[in-house]
Amino acid sequence: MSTVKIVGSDIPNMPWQERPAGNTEPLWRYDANPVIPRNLIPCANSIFNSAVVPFEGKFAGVFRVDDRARNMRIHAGFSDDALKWNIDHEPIQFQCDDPEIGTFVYGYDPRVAWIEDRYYVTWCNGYHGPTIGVAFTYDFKTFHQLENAFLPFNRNGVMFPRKINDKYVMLSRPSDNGHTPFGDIFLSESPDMIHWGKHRHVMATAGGWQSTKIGAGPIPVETSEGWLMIYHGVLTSCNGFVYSMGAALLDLDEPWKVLYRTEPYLLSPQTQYECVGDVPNVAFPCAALTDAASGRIAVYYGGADTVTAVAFGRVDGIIDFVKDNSL
Ligand code: BMA
Repeated sequence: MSTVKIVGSDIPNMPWQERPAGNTEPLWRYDANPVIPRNLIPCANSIFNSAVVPFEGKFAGVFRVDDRARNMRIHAGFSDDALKWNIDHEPIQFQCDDPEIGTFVYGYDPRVAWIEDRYYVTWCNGYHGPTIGVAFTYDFKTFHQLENAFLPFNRNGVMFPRKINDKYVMLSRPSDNGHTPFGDIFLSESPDMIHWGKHRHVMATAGGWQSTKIGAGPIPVETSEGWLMIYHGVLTSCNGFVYSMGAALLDLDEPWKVLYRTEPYLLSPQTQYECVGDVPNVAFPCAALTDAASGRIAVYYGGADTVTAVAFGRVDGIIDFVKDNSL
């Protein structure tokens, strides 16, 4: 029996499917993927790169919806089982006292973290180029927008689910204004969710699937072995970017210190819904549901910038894989 434990809540009703017979992968795909089709709501061209969390005994989420004018928007949604979703037909209207910050330009790739007493949403927010928008909500109906965390250009802002050394902590990936051909993961801390500093380098690109750029995915999962950070890595092929996912273990108290990280990917685009769509060959993780009691993990990821899919794993299996296949 593995002694690896998730430090967190039990979510006994989270989605789950056992590993198929003969499968030896660290993550296995839900057999009814994709769970969210591209046209679930009338305005949608595509619904992908989205974040889900437990909410009032059921589930809620914030979803990337590119509309049929190809505007990038984020919408709230609710679900009884985290598989069948009711996504609001209208985008989130953020409440913000300062129009300089609150004037919405575009938003994409949301993450959601439960911290202390509320849900914090981060997303790639248009403000003279992409940067990290921050808001909080109690109910997924009213969202209060705070200051952008960083100067442009930045993407993949991902909060840790609790304060570390009495500070809020966020991962991010400084970038450029386009389809960034570089990018490492950094960490910043804040006393108040407004001012972010003490920036630390966490991880650089490496070979193969993670050679062009990397970016944090779901909210890191606290475990007895360290923070489990699932991240995306990009390879530049003759046919463009290929987005796969891998994982690293970060030190619990000094999370900019990488203990292990995978040399091979955990999951790469191989199915039709990952390889064919508006942007082919993309598996882009943005959320994970975890059940501490059983060690089950469900990773939510965008497929081909078009649909939303789920893959399952067990914390001990994933962490063994990270340690046994570390760079
Ligand atoms: C990144 C982001 C993601 C997207 C990916 C692949 O730069 O825009 O939203 O999934 O490219 O197109």
